[in-house]
Amino acid sequence: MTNDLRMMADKSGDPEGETGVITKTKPKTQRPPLYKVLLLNDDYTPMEFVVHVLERFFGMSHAHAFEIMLVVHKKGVAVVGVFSFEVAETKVAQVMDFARRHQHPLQCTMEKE
Ligand code: TYC
Repeated sequence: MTNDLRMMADKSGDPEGETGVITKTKPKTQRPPLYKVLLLNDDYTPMEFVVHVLERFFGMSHAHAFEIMLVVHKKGVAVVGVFSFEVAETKVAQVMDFARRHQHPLQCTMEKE
């Protein structure tokens, strides 16, 4: 009897507000942006120096470093690694400093992927 009276007073038939729209809350995982490190060709830096740079700063085997050096030599540019912003920035700075100290015009840059 008590319940019947409450149903009549509340036209919704849901006096406790127990029903409602289901909203999905999809958790958004944030991945950090990645940066490509690029090596540029030039006419003066010795091939052996570039191979050494790729071994030293990018952990490549001699054979892989030689392959990538030839890609840069023939095509003008190649991606030599993909890293977080901080790591990419450090690699670029290390390569540029090493080239400068050896008086080679080798250029290394980074760009957002
Ligand atoms: N082009 C250079 C040469 O003939 C070799 C070279 C390769 C220079 C790759 C830079 O990123 C480079 N000596």
